Amino acid sequence: MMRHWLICFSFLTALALGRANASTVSGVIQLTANSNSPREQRRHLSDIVVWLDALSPAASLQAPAQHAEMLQKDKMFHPHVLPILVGTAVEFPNADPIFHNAFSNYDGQMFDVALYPPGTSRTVVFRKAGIARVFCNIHPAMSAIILVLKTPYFVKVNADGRYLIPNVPAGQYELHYYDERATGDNSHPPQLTVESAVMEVGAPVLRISEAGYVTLATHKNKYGQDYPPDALSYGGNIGPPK
Ligand SMILES: [Cu+2]
Repeated sequence: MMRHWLICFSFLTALALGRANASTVSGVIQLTANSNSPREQRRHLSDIVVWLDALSPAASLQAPAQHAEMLQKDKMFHPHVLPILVGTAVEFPNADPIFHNAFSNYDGQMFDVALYPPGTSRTVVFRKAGIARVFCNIHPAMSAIILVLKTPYFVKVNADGRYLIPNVPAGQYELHYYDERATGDNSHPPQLTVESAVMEVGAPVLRISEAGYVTLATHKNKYGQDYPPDALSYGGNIGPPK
């Protein structure tokens, strides 16, 4: 009887975890050397992304085209960090009663959706892997990060530091992370092996130091100029400078 239940449980777990021939990689992130409050730590943890880069070609899967969304509301981008697979179309809906102008002229992919009104949206397809820092040409305090990855095996970490990467096929992988505030050495990612028919694989604990992190200095607008002095408090529909 006990064995019967175990088999049933395993089968249901396999269904819950996705494809029967794929595994779930589970792990935990620990932030070290930071002096944040518990609430700030939870927020920082949930902005961290982990992903698996396949070392063996057999483990690579052709993932279908994906869509993602970066909402503009209350003069903020939501989410602050958005991981996507390369080739993904990202929508930028404007849910504020004011104009916005998302753009990126940082490293990674450059784009400029131009000024657009409340209640409308623009779409950008991200075809280049890398980090796109996103700003608004009207509101200097708005910032976000789009992390464009070559692998579909990525997740954002939970506020408690734990994560699950589902549907990972058997193979050899490198475990990577992105933390905007990380200051430690990230150049030697740990490796892990996913065996076929193993339902859950535990990844090594990732300890990330945020010691010495300083907030990004002020940035220029999309014309490479300083924002006007009143831009911080500005909430109206301003056009591009003449
Ligand atoms: Cu804006």
